[in-house]
Amino acid sequence: MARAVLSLGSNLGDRMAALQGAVDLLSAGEGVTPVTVSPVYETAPVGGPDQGAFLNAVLVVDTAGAPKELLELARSAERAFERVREVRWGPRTLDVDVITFGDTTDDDPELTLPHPRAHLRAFVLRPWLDTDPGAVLPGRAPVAALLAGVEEADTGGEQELTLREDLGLTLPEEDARVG
Ligand code: PH2
Ligand code: MG
Ligand code: MG
Repeated sequence: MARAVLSLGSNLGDRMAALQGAVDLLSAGEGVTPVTVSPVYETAPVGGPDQGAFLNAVLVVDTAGAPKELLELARSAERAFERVREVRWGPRTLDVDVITFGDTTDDDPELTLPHPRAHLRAFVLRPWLDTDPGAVLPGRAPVAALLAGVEEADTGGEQELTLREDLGLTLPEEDARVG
C-alpha cells in the first residue's frame, strides 16, 4: 500500500463538476482508498496561453496498485471529462497529475516521480500543505518550506491564489465505494 498525492485542476466548463467527478472516479478505482481532499483554490494560470482561472485541489489516496496503474486511472478520469489536449498548458476541463507516489523517485519520462514541477507550483503546494502540514516532497524538502520559497520568489503575483471557502469537494461515503 502506498500513499499518493494527486493534483486536480480545471479551467474550462463546469470546473467544480469536473473536480468532484475526478474525486469520485479516482476514489472508485481498484485498490484505491481515498484519504483526504483539500480545500479548493482559485488560481491564476501558470504558463501557457492567455486563459481563464483554474480551480485546483489535491486528493490524497492510499493505493494497492503500481504508479502506472494510478496514472492510467488519472487519465481515465480525464477522458471521462472529455479532456482534449490541444495546446500544452492550455485550458482544460480536467487535469489530474500524480504528484507523489510514496517516497518513489523515478525519472521515467512517462511518469516522473515526484512530478517534476510540483516544487515550483503554489497551486499544488498550498492545497497539499492544507491536507498535511508535515508533508515532505520526496527528494526535495518539506512542502511548507517549498511554498514559502515560491511565495517569496513570486514578486509579480503570478502564482496568486485564493481559497474558495464557498466551494468544497467531498469524499464518497465508504459503503458507496468499490475496490
Ligand atoms: N496546470 C498547468 C499549467 N498551468 N495553472 C494553474 N493555476 N493551475 C493548473 O492546474 C495549471 C496551471 C498544466 O497542467
Ligand atoms: Mg498539470
Ligand atoms: Mg497533466
